[in-house]
Amino acid sequence: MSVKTVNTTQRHYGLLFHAGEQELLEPGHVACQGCGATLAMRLALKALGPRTAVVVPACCWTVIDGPFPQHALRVPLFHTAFETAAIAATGIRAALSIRGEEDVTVMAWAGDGGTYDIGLQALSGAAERNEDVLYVVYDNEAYMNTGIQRSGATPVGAWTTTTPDGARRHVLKKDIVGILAAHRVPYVATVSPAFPEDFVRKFKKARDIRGFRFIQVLSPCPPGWKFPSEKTVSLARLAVETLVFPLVEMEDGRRVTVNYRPARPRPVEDYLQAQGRFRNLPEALREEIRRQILERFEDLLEAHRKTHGTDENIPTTLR
Ligand SMILES: Cc1ncc(C[n+]2csc(CCOP(=O)(O)OP(=O)(O)O)c2C)c(N)n1
Ligand code: SF4
Ligand SMILES: [Mg+2]
Repeated sequence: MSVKTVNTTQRHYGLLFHAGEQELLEPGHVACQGCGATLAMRLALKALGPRTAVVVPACCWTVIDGPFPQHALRVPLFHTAFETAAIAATGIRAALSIRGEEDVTVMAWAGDGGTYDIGLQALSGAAERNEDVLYVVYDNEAYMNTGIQRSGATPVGAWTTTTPDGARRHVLKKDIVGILAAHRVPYVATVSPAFPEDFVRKFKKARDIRGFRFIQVLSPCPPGWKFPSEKTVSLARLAVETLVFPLVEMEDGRRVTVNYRPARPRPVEDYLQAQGRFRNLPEALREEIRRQILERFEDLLEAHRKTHGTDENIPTTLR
């Protein structure tokens, strides 16, 4: 397979680090403008390299890759049924092992609906058996491909077509990284496309670990979250700076590392106001969201202290 070489440092103004030379996502994909899940795939493949096989269940990425025979990735992509990403990846890994191709990273790449909800059983089974695959959830917090329905990942207060005013969620979305860490798998992490160095570092680390690895990518979706498509990266950054989406690693289900603690977190209100899906929230619900987010971050700090003996080693800057 020939691989196109692009000098990322030179071509991508503002990107001050070298993400990797190989461009494994072609420009001919059919995602919406500003799709966070597409930027995420681009960075993930830069980190993983050409010896990667991707497994995609029903989701936006089924479409983004292009209608057959078109295909936007320069690595193989296997389309599978909605609930089967983890088990299909497991089967492909087994088949590659029979052929002696141990160096290929098999990556399941699924949406939040396919992960938090319909694919959870297969995911839990693969994690429990410690299958040698990397499972990535690109989390856009709803069933976007079928028109913005609420999933187990939809946050408190968010509008979707199935959670109109008066029917919005009041409790925190499922703690998917906590659920996976409870399986005691070797590696669980969260990443944001607004922090590309951290993103690429974690994908490379996951690539080089054997056993089950799980990464959650927060993937802003302009039509689903209702924000202008040029704001994807700044919104992804805001999610981290407001503590809405903490960047963490959990190893063997016990060792927790918080990768970034903003010196001065931005108000959660800035994140809510930037998106139409949080319009018209009553003040009491806004207050509840603020409380839940701070509480969750405090729990993570506690776990970090338990692992490292201190929280003073958490970086206050990150790229
Ligand atoms: C068993 C089954 N039920 C429903 C569908 C229809 N369907 C296709 S994609 C999709 C939404 C997927 O949501 P998510 O996993 O969050 O990915 P996103 O579309 O947000 O990228 C649904 C409901 C299907 N393909 N198969
Ligand atoms: S609907 Fe959202 S996740 Fe799907 S392609 Fe468009 S921007 Fe990406
Ligand atoms: Mg989704």
